[in-house]
Amino acid sequence: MGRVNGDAERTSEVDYLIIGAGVCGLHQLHDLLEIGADVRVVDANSGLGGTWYKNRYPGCRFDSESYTYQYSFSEELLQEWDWKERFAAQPETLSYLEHVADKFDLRQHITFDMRLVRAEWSEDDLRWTLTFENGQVIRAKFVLYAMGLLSVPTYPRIPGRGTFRGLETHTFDWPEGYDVTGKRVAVIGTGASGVQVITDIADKVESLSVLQRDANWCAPLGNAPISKEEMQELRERYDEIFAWCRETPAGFIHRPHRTLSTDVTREERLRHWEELYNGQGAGLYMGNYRDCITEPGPNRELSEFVAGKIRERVEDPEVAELLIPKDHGFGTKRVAGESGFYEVFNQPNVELVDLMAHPIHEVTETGIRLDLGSGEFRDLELDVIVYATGFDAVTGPFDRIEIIGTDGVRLKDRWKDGPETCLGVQVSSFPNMFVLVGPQSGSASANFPRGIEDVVNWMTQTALYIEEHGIDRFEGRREAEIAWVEHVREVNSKLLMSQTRSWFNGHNINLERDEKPRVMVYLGGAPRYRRRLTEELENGYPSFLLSSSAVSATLST
Ligand code: NA7
Repeated sequence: MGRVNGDAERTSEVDYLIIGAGVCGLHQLHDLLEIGADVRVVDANSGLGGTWYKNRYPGCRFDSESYTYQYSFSEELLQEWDWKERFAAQPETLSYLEHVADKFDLRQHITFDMRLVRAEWSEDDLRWTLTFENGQVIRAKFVLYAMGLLSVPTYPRIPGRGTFRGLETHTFDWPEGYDVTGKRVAVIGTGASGVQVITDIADKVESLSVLQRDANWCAPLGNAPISKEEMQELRERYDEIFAWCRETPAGFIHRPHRTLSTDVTREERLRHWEELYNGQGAGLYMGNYRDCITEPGPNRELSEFVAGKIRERVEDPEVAELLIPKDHGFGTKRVAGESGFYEVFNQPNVELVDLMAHPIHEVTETGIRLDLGSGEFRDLELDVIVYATGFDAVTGPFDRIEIIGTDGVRLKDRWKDGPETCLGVQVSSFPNMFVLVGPQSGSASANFPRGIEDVVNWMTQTALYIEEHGIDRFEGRREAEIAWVEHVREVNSKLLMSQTRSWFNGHNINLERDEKPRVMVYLGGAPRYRRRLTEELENGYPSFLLSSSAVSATLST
């Protein structure tokens, strides 16, 4: 960038502008620099790392194996980085990303504190004009969105929120270094973030009230330090590990069994589940018999097995029952990896509050007032309220920006009833706008760096094509978009996951609890998604309309 436009001092120009300096944006920046593109990254935060920059709540860590959640593009990087734990905590991941940025000299291409508020396409000069909260304006030929799937936190709409005199924070907005030792704390929400923060702080706080709406399934994470010898052994196997992960549906080290649960005896199933439960990571969820997440019968049996484990681990039978999900089966929503979560409820300073029975009436100056029914209330006196209430997922980051395409069409309006994308990478009527992380993309449902590398590789190849052919207009075809949405809907419908209420189906702040699910993520698996993107490269982009005014011809019609 750096070329200052004569008519406005605060306006600059660039060919490729990436929005977001997280795991995806950094990878894309690295690869576009490698091909010599004129590229710049902007980020609303004051530092790089995206999710790993923002989520600083106690206990925040991967629940994918650390060594699978790293870039594979540089052998040197792979050889020099040591992971300390099987499932790295947030500070370690952030320092990894900072190391990557330093090693490849990426920082000079990133501008921080740049919150995008408006992006408008101009058909006259085939450019996007992007306006930032701080008044800066950037004009770009191509805009690449890498804003993360979970970067807009949702605070519940509870009367009185904001009036509390103590600390009221979302897990995503946790104040750097804030210590809860000796405090009276309430955590609202028991998804993956809630489970981590609850487990981490339970033995430090004076009292902990866990406010749960629906219970969520959890399985042991099996975290442990990685020894020097183990690290060396992993390093020697990286090629094999990445090749394996690339062929698993979700890009994890865990791969579903070819066998159906009904092909083996009950004794064998139980023995296998016991092994998975005592193993590492998401094995029980992703490395199980394949019918466990597609067929209600096998799913029920697996759920009963995990429910048995909860009953064994939680001393109070009533509390155990509350912690066993009743509205969905195991693995039909994102399963949280836990490290002693259930034992927390055996501590005398911890209580589980069932919000279904006693909803929050209001937040008060001194805590939370629960509605006990029949005009009765109970006041929780608190120092800290933690909202572990999730995110306006996948489309939330786009909804916050006024994105205007051809003929004044607004992205917000186009996606009003749910997102529609062309292969998860573009939207018709929004030329030259690429979505690297967003709805209906393989990047959204696979172990993150594994999922995004498919999109980043495709984007880099596409940028090379654009440069070689002088393409100045690149737009997803409407008919390809309709076909893709239909395909995603059909593929997703084969999984029980498509029927549960979770952020995977758009059940976030925008949807009332009984509204129809949206087609947010692509659950067809990373290998299938990669093949589909490769087909486009090999066949000259049949799903897109490409044109070059330089040669005055439509290259692909
Ligand atoms: P999740 O998985 O969306 O979990 C949010 C939790 O907050 C969940 O337990 C919700 O209960 C609860 N919630 C949401 N709104 C409310 C209100 N209004 N009242 C009470 N409880 C509420 O978000 P996480 O941050 O835990 O995890 C997101 C992803 O981060 C995760 O999938 C990993 O990929 C990492 P509900 O189940 O909806 O009844």
